[in-house]
Amino acid sequence: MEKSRVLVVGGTGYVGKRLVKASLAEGHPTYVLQRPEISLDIEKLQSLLDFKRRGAQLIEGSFSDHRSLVEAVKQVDVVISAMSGVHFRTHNLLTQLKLVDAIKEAGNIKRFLPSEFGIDPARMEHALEPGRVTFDEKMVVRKAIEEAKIPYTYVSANCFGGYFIGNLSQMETLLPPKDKVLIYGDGNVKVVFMDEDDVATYTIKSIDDPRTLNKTMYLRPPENILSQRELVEIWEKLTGRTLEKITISAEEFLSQLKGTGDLAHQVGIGHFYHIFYEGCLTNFEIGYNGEEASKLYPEVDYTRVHDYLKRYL
Ligand code: NDP
Ligand code: GO6
Repeated sequence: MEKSRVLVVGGTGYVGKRLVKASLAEGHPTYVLQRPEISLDIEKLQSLLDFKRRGAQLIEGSFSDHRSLVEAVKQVDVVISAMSGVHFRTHNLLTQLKLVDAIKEAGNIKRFLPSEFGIDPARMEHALEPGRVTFDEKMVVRKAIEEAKIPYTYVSANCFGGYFIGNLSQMETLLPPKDKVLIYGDGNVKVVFMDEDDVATYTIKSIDDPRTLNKTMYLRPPENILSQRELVEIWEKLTGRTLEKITISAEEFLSQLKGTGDLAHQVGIGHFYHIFYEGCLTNFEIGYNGEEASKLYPEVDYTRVHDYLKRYL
């Protein structure tokens, strides 16, 4: 079977970069959208040149030029979007509606993976403001995809290690705490932690798999389903040092929402609340419209939290 041609949109971003690399590694002819808007962003341009050197093809196109998107999409079989979430009040996720329009018009796409890669937005109707905008926007995109009858896969990737493992799930830092660690509630709610490169590997595996067609693929590798206390314990064993645990109740945690603070922080508080108090990543069984990635692809030797944490020693 010929390998599907893959277009990554948002390819220079945090998730996007890894998707490009994983697609190349799996031997897919890989295309990356090159937007003129990146202008003098030298890091983005260097990333794009790096992809080209590794064998990817760059396709010029802009979200403000519908034809360019249609032409880009016509060159491939699969489109993966890794557009950013809510940042600085610009709602980039809805920009994907333009991509949906282009895919619909082109009519050749065998699979579209919109930018999801987190909590399953379909289960977040009750989510708190302002964080809920992420889920609401992802649902608007899903609706457009389904109405256009575009074949899709939604990837629910749970917690990225860079934001949730290395810092022992502490907010506003990406580094492990040295003395004290804030424990959310009883600290026993189960969470799923993922290596970002594994998120990309599983995602690329799913793109031409009939088992994931028009389904949500949840990433729940069993050994990485841990509570915050278990996460902290792994770090304590690695360092040979015990951290002071400070418990924060749900009420106290949510009271931070009243204060001022930037939007990203307020969004983060809501997300952390749903993950660590409510248990939104693990408080349900995967139903008929879902599949679990490590069961589908047992050959992937995913990174365990213990090994991920070693990077921070
Ligand atoms: P980034 O902030 O890294 O941005 C990704 C890309 O979005 C950029 O590289 C850029 O593409 C594109 N983009 C941004 N603004 C615009 C715009 N105005 N017009 C067109 N393109 C734009 O995103 P992330 O990788 O952090 O997020 C991707 C997805 O992953 C989101 O859905 C997010 O919710 C989710 N996520 C999940 C996490 C988890 O723990 N589960 C953690 C972080 C994110 P270009 O390359 O063309 O410049
Ligand atoms: C990651 C973050 C880390 C926010 C998801 C504030 C969407 C998801 C697990 O952008 O708001 O400190 O599911 O102070 O569906 C951000 C968001 C994490 C990173 C959450 C995310 C996770 C988005 C912070 C902080 C480390």
